[in-house]
Amino acid sequence: MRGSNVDPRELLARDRSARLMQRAVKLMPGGVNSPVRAFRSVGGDPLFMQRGEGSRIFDVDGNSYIDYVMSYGPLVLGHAYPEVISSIEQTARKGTTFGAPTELEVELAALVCEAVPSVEMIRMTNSGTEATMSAIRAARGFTARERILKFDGNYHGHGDALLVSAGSGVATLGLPDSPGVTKGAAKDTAVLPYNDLRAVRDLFEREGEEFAAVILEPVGGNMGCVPPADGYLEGLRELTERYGVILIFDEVMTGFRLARGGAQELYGVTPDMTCLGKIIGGGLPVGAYGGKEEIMARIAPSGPIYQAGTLSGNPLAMAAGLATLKAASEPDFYSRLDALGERWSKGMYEVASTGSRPFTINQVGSMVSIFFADGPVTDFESAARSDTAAFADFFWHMLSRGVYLAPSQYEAGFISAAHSEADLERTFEAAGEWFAGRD
Ligand code: KE4
Repeated sequence: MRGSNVDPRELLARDRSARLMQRAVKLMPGGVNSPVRAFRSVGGDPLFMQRGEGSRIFDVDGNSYIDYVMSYGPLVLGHAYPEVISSIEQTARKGTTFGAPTELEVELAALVCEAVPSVEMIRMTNSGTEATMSAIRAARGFTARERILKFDGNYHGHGDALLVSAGSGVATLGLPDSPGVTKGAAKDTAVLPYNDLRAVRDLFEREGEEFAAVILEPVGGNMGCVPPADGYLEGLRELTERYGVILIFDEVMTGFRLARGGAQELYGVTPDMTCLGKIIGGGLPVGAYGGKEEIMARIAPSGPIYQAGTLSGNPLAMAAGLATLKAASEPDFYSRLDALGERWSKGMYEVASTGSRPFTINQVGSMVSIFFADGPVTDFESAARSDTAAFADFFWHMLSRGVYLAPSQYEAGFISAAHSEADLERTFEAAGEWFAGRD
């Protein structure tokens, strides 16, 4: 732990955040609209944010931070990117929603299908959760099979069939991961360890023809950043082909982050369906699922598989997404983003090595994580060996030094195109203080 006994929480002026939290907890569960924001896994109360600008975020007490949360992924350009803001403003002046098709959703659909060739046809939704639950329904409807396979440590939103944790090893029957998820909703979901291809092969040799789909994060981002093992994605592709199972890449987080064509471009493995979100909405509510035309053509109204949404394809989200993806299409955008991620990984490794604490750093492009665990971290079980108390101490130290990390060991960090070399140096300096055990 750090040398001084000053609690970093005391170093931050947080009166307005504290007063807002007192009101918020009476009005919203845990005072938040999404659990991770409540700081429960690092202790203490959350900071209420007021504005963002580039790589920085500013709280209601006037503190400013280098932001590695970036709203958990959407802000690949950084906060308040001028062209994104102006596209929202100009679009909003013409109205916010029509309940009718618009040119903007045609333009964004065309851009995504061009960037991600496996997506021959796409349907917009309002969240990643809607995208994944709809993709699962499409796969089940198309194959007339009911079972799906997901992986421990992968998060695909809060749809019942996907809020399922690993059951007993052999049975691989899923268990509800939350009260309110029924055994019926969970029973058709099998759960296996991430990065364990043999486990999938064994399951499919026994029961492969029963499965409609395999869904996974091609790079894990919800157990911290965990890359696929060499050959893992290729192996899943081969096994799903062999047993007629739909392979769904949940690229809600990795889409348009790890490459213009997402993780499937980076690793050269083509899924049957892809889920997207976050970046394609430029910070406004969005999700999308798509894939082979023969599957998507079964979606209502062209086919019988029902899915709908009042604000799906909303003009503001489409405009913000178009502006974002256009800015991200600049030459060498992704090579610059990747270089920042590699620099972060190298610099953090150097400062962490000055301390005596075990750590592991995982980084894929601009997705980064430092685990307070002996490495390697390759799945949820190894991630869960992390010293989360040390992470919490590190989190608060960094916050008091003006660096805002995700308030959980099991969230990935996100670097945007707005992050500068100076931001990274400041981050390393603050982290170095903690690893060296001094304030
Ligand atoms: P949303 O429903 O939150 O838009 O997307 C769900 C989802 C689906 N798939 C992946 C790979 C995801 O990472 C997510 C959501 N990511 C979390 C971050 N761990 C959102 C943060 C939150 O829940 O507040």
